[in-house]
Amino acid sequence: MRNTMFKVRRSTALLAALLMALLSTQAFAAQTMVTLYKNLQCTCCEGYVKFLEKQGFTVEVKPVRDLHAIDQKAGVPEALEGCHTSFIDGYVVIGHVPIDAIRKLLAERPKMIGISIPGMPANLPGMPGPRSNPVAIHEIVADGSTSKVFMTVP
Ligand SMILES: [Cu+2]
Repeated sequence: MRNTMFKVRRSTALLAALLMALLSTQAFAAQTMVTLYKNLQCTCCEGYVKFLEKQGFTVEVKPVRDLHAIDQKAGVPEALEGCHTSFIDGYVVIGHVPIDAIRKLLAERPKMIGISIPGMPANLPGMPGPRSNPVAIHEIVADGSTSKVFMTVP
């Protein structure tokens, strides 16, 4: 009888721990508001919005006529501009950036403007299709250089 009680308690504790882990992941994203600027006609941008929402972010979508102006104001070099620009917790995230990179960015909080995948390669969140080459996630830095790589997506 005692043994059973112990087992029950143990599984309850395990369940509680799992629930806590789940809640904290959800809380991480739920507290994070994203403002996403996109080109008026961009449809793959909608796919990326759905992806961010699925990750638990609250996304405000702003279709604009001049995305270039938004990027310029944020200090993004032209070579790193994309089809949509997200503002996430003080950082600029351009293109179809996977969640691992966003989490790394928000956890490490490096001194830079943000990260970007220009040119819309396939097989990324919101961009279906096959891809054979790895994709570099570029750092957007204040000095305007475009050569630094934040992460590589295999
Ligand atoms: Cu796109």
